[in-house]
Amino acid sequence: QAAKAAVNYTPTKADYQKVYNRIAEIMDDAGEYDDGSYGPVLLRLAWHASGTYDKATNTGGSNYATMRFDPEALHAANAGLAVARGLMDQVKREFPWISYGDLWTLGGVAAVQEMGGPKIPWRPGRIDGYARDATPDGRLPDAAQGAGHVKEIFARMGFTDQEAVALCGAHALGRCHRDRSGYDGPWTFSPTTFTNDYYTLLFDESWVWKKWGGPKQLEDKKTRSLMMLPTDYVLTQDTHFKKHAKAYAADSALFFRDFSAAFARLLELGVPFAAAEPWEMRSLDEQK
Ligand code: CCH
Repeated sequence: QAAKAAVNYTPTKADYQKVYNRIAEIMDDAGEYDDGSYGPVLLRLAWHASGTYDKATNTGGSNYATMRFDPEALHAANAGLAVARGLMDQVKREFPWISYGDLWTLGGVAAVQEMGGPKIPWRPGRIDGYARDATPDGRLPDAAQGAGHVKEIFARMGFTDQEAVALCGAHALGRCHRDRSGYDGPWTFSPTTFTNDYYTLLFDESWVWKKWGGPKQLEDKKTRSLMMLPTDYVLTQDTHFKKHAKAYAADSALFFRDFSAAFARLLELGVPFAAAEPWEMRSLDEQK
C-alpha cells in the first residue's frame, strides 16, 4: 500500500474511503451481537470521543483520541466502549497511517450512513495525543439528570438547544445494556436503521416509569419493550426542547438535515484542521 510505504505520502480521499469500507464491512459482520450490527456502538464511540469538548478551555474533543488511556477509558460513561475500540484496532492494524481520532470519527460517519442516515461531511486532520491530554470525568451527560443538565452539557460543547435535540435523535439506534450503563433496552423497534422514530415514539406512546430494581427509566405502556432515559423524556417536558422534538417528529427530512449538520460539527470540535473542504464518503451501496 502506497499510503503505508511512503513516509511523505499524504493519504487521499480514496485512501480514507478504503478505511470507511473496511469499517462498514466489520460493522455488518456482527453475527449474534445485539441486533446484528456494531453500528450503534461505533456511533457511540465517535460521540463519546468528541463530546468531551469544552468550549471555554478548548480542551477535549476527538483530536487526541484520549479515550485510549486510563482513566478516561474507565470513566463510567464509557463502559462498554472497549468493544468498539477493539473493532477499530482491527482496522488500525490494516491502515496504520490513520490517526485514532480520524478513525473513530470516520467510524461514526460510516455507522450513520450505512444504517440509512444522512450523509455526514467529514475530513481528516486529527493527531494522536498522550495520556496527559485525557479529559476529566463528568464531561459527558448523565442519563439520570434533567433538562437543565442536558442544556448545560451541550452548551459547554457550544451547541444550541435545537442542536442538542437533533443529536439525541441518535437514540433511534442501538440499545442500553444492563452490564454497561445499568439501563436496559432499545428506544425504537428498528435499532439498526436511522429514522426519526425516536421523536415520534416519544410523543405517540404513553411512557411510564418501569417497575424494576434497576436505575430509573421509562417504558412504553403498550408493549413494555421500548425504553426512554430520564434525559430522553425531558425532550417532551421542557418547552424549548419540546418545540424542536415535535418538529423532528413531524418532519424526517428536517431531522436528517439538522442531525447531519450538528453531528459533523460535533466530530470537529477542538480539531485544528489544515484548510480543506470536508468530504462526502460513499456508502457501500453507492459503490456497488
Ligand atoms: Fe446516548 N446513551 N446519550 N447518545 N447513545 C446510550 C447509548 C447510545 C445518553 C446516554 C446513553 C447521545 C446522547 C446521550 C448513542 C448515541 C448518542 C446509553 C446506553 C446511555 C445511558 C449505553 C449502554 O448501556 O450501552 C445521554 C444521557 C445523552 C444526552 O443527554 C448522542 C448525542 C449520541 C450520538 C450523536 C448510541 C448510538 C447508543 C447505543 C449504543 C449501543 O451500544 O447500542
